[in-house]
Amino acid sequence: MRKLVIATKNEKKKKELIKLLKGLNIKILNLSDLKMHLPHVVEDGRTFRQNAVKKALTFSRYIKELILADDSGLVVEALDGKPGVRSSRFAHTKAKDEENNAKLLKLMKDVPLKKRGATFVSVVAIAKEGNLIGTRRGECKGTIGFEPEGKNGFGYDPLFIPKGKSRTFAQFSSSFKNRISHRAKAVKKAKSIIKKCL
Ligand code: ITT
Repeated sequence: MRKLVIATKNEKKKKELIKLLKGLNIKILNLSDLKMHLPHVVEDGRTFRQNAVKKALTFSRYIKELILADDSGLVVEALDGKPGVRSSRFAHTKAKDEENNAKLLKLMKDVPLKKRGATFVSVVAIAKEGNLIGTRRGECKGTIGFEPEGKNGFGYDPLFIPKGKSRTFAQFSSSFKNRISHRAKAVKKAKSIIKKCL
């Protein structure tokens, strides 16, 4: 059976990707399954695509299987697109999710509901043996709440209220998030690339 390696060090992102990739006739591995010494990838791209491609290509030079990397984040209108590609490092380099959320809420404390629009973005890149096979992008629109709500998911989920809903992603089940999320949309499109490689 062909194999696909999910190239993320974020355990919660990894779990989502495993669920989203179900249905492909392929064995899914994570970086931690490989027990290899792998490089740290500096995410210095200006776009999600640049970072996703950099992660996928870097790992594909060390691992012979098909590689899938995701670069994602939250784009907040009132903050001119921040935290964007710096979403995981918004408060500081090794920030915990709670610290990033606290910084976001502080910056938005005077922003009224009407102006709290935000978009989650995910770009998935697929690579093999140093060659980029393709990238796919998914977006999910919503608003930023006034305080953290809910315990599910990760990152900014306790603050993100998907469009048309009144609860945050962290208050919904993972199966709901996995139907409408930015990552779900990107992975759904990426599946056709993966199938062509099998
Ligand atoms: P890898 O690079 O190893 O995959 P990472 O967590 O550093 O792990 P990113 O550079 O793509 O991944 O940063 C993604 C950050 O964006 C993540 O840490 C969250 O802060 C935020 N984010 C992305 N998708 C999210 C989601 O579905 N729910 C909540 N926050 C999300």
